Amino acid sequence: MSERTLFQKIMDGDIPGDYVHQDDQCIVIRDIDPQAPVHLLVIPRDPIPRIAEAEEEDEGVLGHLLLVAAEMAQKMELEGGFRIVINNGKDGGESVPHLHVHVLGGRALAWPPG
Ligand code: DGP
Repeated sequence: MSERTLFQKIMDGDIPGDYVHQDDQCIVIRDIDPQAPVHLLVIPRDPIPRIAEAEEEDEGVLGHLLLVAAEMAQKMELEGGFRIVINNGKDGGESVPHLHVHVLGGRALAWPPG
């Protein structure tokens, strides 16, 4: 069996997570190192390593992650706007090899990102 990812350990309850939402396909937790007043991580229960490795059969869960991200923005009252980010690979800034969608908001976000 492959080693569990950090996010898998949070889902298994071995590491604490500040949960905002969970359902049969994903969890949503607050990022431990927030880059904005609201910084959430939408994480599929299925440990897809990164978006570049997602497969056709993952289409449903990928759509679900985006819909949940938008729902969470509404729940967090980010009426002024928000940003959804998926980091992929070393140059993309990915540090945890378990797909996750960042939801950032609560301040004006600069563009382009660093
Ligand atoms: P990325 O760099 O895109 O792979 O994002 C990984 C994020 O995970 C990063 O923003 C920090 C966050 N993170 C790392 N360790 C933990 C943890 O133990 N708990 C929580 N809630 N977030 C974590």
